[in-house]
Amino acid sequence: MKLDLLLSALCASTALVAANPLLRRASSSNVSTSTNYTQTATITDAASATDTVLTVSQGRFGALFKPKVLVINMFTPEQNAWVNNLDLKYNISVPMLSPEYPFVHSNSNYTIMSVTTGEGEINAASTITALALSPLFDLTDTYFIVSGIAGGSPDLTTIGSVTYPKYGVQVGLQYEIDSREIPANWSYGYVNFKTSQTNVYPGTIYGTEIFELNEALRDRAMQVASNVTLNNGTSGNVAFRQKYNTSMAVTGSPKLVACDTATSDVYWSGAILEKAFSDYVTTVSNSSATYCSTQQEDNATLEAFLRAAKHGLVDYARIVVMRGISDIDRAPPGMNATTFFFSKSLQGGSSSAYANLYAAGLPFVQDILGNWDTLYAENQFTPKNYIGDYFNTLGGVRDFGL
Ligand SMILES: *C1O[C@H](CO)[C@@H](O)[C@H](O)[C@H]1NC(C)=O
Ligand SMILES: *[C@@H]1O[C@H](CO)[C@@H](O)[C@H](O)[C@H]1NC(C)=O
Ligand SMILES: *[C@@H]1O[C@H](CO)[C@@H](O)[C@H](O)[C@H]1NC(C)=O
Ligand SMILES: *[C@@H]1O[C@H](CO)[C@@H](O)[C@H](O)[C@H]1NC(C)=O
Ligand SMILES: *[C@@H]1O[C@H](CO)[C@@H](O)[C@H](O)[C@H]1NC(C)=O
Ligand SMILES: *[C@@H]1O[C@H](CO)[C@@H](O)[C@H](O)[C@H]1NC(C)=O
Ligand SMILES: *[C@@H]1O[C@H](CO)[C@@H](O)[C@H](O)[C@H]1NC(C)=O
Ligand SMILES: *[C@@H]1O[C@H](CO)[C@@H](O)[C@H](O)[C@H]1NC(C)=O
Ligand SMILES: *[C@@H]1O[C@H](CO)[C@@H](O)[C@H](O)[C@H]1NC(C)=O
Ligand SMILES: *[C@@H]1O[C@H](CO)[C@@H](O)[C@H](O)[C@H]1NC(C)=O
Ligand SMILES: *[C@@H]1O[C@H](CO)[C@@H](O)[C@H](O)[C@H]1NC(C)=O
Repeated sequence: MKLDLLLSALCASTALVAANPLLRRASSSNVSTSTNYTQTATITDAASATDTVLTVSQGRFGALFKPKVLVINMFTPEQNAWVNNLDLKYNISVPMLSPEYPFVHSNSNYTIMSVTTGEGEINAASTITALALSPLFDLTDTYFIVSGIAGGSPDLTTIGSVTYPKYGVQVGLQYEIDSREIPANWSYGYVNFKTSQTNVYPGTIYGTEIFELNEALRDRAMQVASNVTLNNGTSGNVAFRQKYNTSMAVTGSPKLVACDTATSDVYWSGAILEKAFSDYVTTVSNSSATYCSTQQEDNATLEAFLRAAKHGLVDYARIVVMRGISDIDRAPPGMNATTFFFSKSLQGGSSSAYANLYAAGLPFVQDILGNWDTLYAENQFTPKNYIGDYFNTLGGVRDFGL
C-alpha cells in the first residue's frame, strides 16, 4: 500500500479541515492503515451556528480520494468483472452504502474505483446519494461508467450486445390495471398518469421519468471500444438466437449499439409489456428515445447524480451508461412467455454480458487515464445535446415533454 501517498493526502485534508470554519471543530479524522479505510469526519457544533441557513460543501473539504474513473455496478458478478480484472484490491468503507456492498473498491493509486449499489431503484438512489455526499471523496472531476446487465430488445440487440443509452426512461411511473381486467380494445394494462389512455403525454410528472446524457461522451466511449472482440456467448446462446425472425438484430453477433434504456423495479418479460414500455419511452421522450434495454436502476442512479450535479458535487456531463444484454425481453415465435421466461437455459447469456461490459469498458477507462491532461481533465467532449431531467434542473431547455 502507498502509505506515504495516503498520509500526505491525510495531512492535506487535515489542513483543509482546519482552514474551514464550518469544520473547525470537527472531532476526528480517522484513517486506518489496514486494507479497509475508515474515516470519520463530523461537524459537532452545527447546531450552534447562528446562520439560519448552514451551507456545507461536502465532497471537497477534507476529501482523501479524487478518482478519475468510478465504475458503478449493481451486483456481484458485474462487480467482479471490474474488481478482479483491474485489481481494485483496496476496500474503502463508506457510511450508508448498501449493507450487502459496503465498500468502494480502489486500485493501488486511487485513480480507478468502483461501487456496487445493490439491485433495484431504491438501492441505486441510496448508494449514489451516500457516495456523492461522502466527505471522503472529491468526485467533481470524476468520470462515471454505469456497467450493468439488462434485458434486450431483439429488434436492436442480441445476447452479449453492449448498449449505450443517451436517454434513460423510468417506465414504472404509470397507472396499471391487470390485463385480465382491461377493455378488449386495449393493447396492455398501462396508462400514463392523469390520462385515460396510452400514448398521450403524462398529465403529471414526478421528474425522474426521463434523463438525457452527454451524447458526445457516449460516442467517444463507443468509438474507443469499436475494435474490441466481443464474447459471442455459449453455443446455447448461438442456437437460441436463431429461433427469432432472421430480420431481427437478435439473430446476429453481439455489437455495440447506441440506443436507450428503460428502468423499472419490476423485472418484466413478454411482448405485451415490451409494447407497453417501449410505447411509454417513445411518448415521454417525444419519439427521441429508442427503447432497447430494460433494467432496474439507471433512472435512480441518474436522479441521485442529478441532485449531486445541481450542487456541484459531480459533473453530469461525465456520465456514461453501458448496459450489456444478458437476455431477451420477449419469447421467439412459437414459444409462450412463461416457458421462455422460466427456462434458465434459454436466459443464460449473463456471462457474455459481464465479459463484454468489461471488454468494451476497458478502452474507455484507458482513454480517460491515458489522455487525462489533454482530453479529460477539462472535458473536451462537452455535450451538444440537452443534458439533465424533465425540470431543466441543470439549466438549458429540454427537448421533450410538455
Ligand atoms: C431513465 O433514465 C434514462 C437515462 O438512462 C432516461 O433516458 C429515461 O428517460 C429515464 N426514464 C424514466 C422513466 O425516468
Ligand atoms: C479511530 O478508530 C478506532 C478504531 O475504530 C477507534 O478505536 C478510535 O477511537 C478512533 N479514533 C478517533 C479519534 O475517532
Ligand atoms: C475489513 O472489513 C471486513 C468486513 O467488515 C472485515 O471482515 C475485515 O476484518 C476488515 N479487515 C480489516 C483488516 O480490518
Ligand atoms: C474487499 O471487497 C471484496 C469485494 O467486495 C471482498 O471480496 C473482500 O472480502 C473485501 N476484503 C476485505 C478485507 O474486507
Ligand atoms: C495508476 O494505476 C493505473 C493502473 O491501475 C495506471 O494505468 C496509471 O498509469 C497509474 N497512474 C499513476 C499516476 O500512477
Ligand atoms: C376502445 O373502445 C372505446 C369504446 O368504444 C373507445 O371509446 C376507445 O377510444 C377505444 N380505445 C382504443 C384504444 O381504441
Ligand atoms: C480500429 O481498427 C482500424 C483498422 O485497423 C483502425 O484504423 C482504427 O484506428 C482502430 N480504432 C480504434 C479506436 O482502435
Ligand atoms: C456468433 O453468433 C452468431 C449469432 O448467433 C452466429 O451467427 C455466429 O456463427 C457465432 N460465431 C461463432 C464463432 O460461434
Ligand atoms: C420476419 O419479419 C419480417 C419483417 O418484419 C416479416 O415480413 C416476416 O413476415 C417475418 N417472418 C416471420 C416468419 O415471422
Ligand atoms: C406454455 O407452453 C408450455 C409448453 O408448451 C405449456 O405447458 C404451458 O401450459 C403454456 N403456458 C401458457 C400460459 O400458455
Ligand atoms: C412533446 O409532445 C407533446 C405531445 O405528446 C407536445 O405537447 C410537446 O410540445 C412536445 N414537446 C416538445 C419539446 O416538442
